[in-house]
Amino acid sequence: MAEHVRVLVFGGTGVGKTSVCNELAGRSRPTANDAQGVTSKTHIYGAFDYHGLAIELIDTVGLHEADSGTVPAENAVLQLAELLKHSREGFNLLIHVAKAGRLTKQHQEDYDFFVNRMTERKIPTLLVLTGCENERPMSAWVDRNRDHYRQFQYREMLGTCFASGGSLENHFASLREESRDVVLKQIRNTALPKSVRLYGEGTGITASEFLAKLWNNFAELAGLPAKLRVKTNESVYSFMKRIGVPKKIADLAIQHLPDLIDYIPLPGPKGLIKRGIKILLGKILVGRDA
Ligand SMILES: Nc1nc2c(ncn2[C@@H]2O[C@H](COP(=O)(O)OP(=O)(O)OP(=O)(O)O)[C@@H](O)[C@H]2O)c(=O)[nH]1
Ligand SMILES: [Mg+2]
Repeated sequence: MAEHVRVLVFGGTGVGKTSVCNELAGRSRPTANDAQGVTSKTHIYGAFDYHGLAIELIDTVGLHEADSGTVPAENAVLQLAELLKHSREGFNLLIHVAKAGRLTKQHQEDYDFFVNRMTERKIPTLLVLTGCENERPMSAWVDRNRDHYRQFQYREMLGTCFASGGSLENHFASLREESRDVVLKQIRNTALPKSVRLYGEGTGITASEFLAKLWNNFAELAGLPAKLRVKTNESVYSFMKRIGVPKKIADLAIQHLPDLIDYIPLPGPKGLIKRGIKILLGKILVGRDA
């Protein structure tokens, strides 16, 4: 059995991803309505223990948030670079968070991006449906609507409530506790014993190739024009400059991901300087917060 699992949490904007992560990990990072900075909000929740299993959660930014920014391409490139950085060690499980309700196009696109394209169905996926506080039991919604989700390969669909605050807080607190239990049990049951790595040593795909693939998939889903796709043999760095990402932002994206340093066209003795910078940046940037 696995001792340590990494779980990638994804889903639309405001569906409760951070609420789920907070409750599972017993932390209290800000939920909806907090201001968004230039950098992505992807966040790693340092491992917490569940009956001897160390669980690490990676809370992502909604795919669709990328196109709502003032400078879409820049934000999207940065967010994908950030996602890539957090994918370095691979994942044992994916959690798709959605609100119980009408099945949206966005839901299908998120699934397609993360499950089919980014991880190529190599990693099991759980669907956590929030907003089931008025169901008795909370799983009733899932029981009634299971058929609509046939097209997806979810290992399990879970009806939950992760709401907090307001005059119903006492009521919510007990539903959250119940939901936490249900989700953690399923994480233990379905997470792969060994994490699946998506790029880097042993996978046959470099960080740069992986970012190019992610970007092209994203561009396709977002309906971006063909000129915004990475071309064969084009480095990620020159691609970013070609599509008009300012140098400052391109450098920032590269810094997010020391693996991509090789693609900065540096003068000087071949390799040496690049390697030096890569090691330095690696030391500075690979740290994580709890
Ligand atoms: N009614 C209800 N509200 C919920 C539930 N789970 C979360 N919420 C509320 O939904 C709002 C958004 O929750 P977040 O956790 O910030 O959602 P998110 O997916 O992280 O949002 P972004 O990071 O902005 O994409 C908050 O006000 C939560 O309290 C739930 O099960 N039921
Ligand atoms: Mg969030």
